[in-house]
Amino acid sequence: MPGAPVARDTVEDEMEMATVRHRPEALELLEAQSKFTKKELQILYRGFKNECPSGVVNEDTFKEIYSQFFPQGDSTTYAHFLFNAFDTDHNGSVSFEDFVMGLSILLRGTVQEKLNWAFNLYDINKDGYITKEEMLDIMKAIYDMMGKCTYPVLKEDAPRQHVETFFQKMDKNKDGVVTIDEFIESCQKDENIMRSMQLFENVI
Ligand SMILES: [Ca+2]
Ligand SMILES: [Ca+2]
Ligand SMILES: [Ca+2]
Repeated sequence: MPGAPVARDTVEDEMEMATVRHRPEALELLEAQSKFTKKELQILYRGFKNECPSGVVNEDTFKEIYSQFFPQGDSTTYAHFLFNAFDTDHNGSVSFEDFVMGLSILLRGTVQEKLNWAFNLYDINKDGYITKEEMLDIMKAIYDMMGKCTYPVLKEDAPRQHVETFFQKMDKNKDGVVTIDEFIESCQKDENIMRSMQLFENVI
């Protein structure tokens, strides 16, 4: 209702939403594709615009936001990996759509969807396989981010031990790489892995 004195903010937000990718149907499309309601999308968009007035997040902004959440550790590397997982079209920036679709999976997705997303995060070079090195890189990044204050008794080679255990369980056919099927099967079977996955959800 143009000119109506009520809910002016909402009207303005909707107009802003309409400029997402310069398509008037952007909001409806996101509402259909994600698991958020129109109202929730408006709230998310307001927060997103607030943090990133340009409408897209680049890697540096992402790292900055992360360092605020994890001031006790070094979150740079983990933020880099996460950024790449959110930037699904790999164009070097996370748009509002990228952000919403990622959040939708992480917050409201099925176990299968979350595991797919996690696999994509661990598969650093996105070739469809997780190697031991990739898993170690992610694990180290998580340990770095948590910082020494969180786990004072953490041993130096804890990430490597963690990875050895995980990898042996996951690489069922022992060919040195973990496929998406191996990943999903072992995550669903193993309570320890699932628990770690939840720990990992908390740091996203
Ligand atoms: Ca992107
Ligand atoms: Ca890979
Ligand atoms: Ca394998």
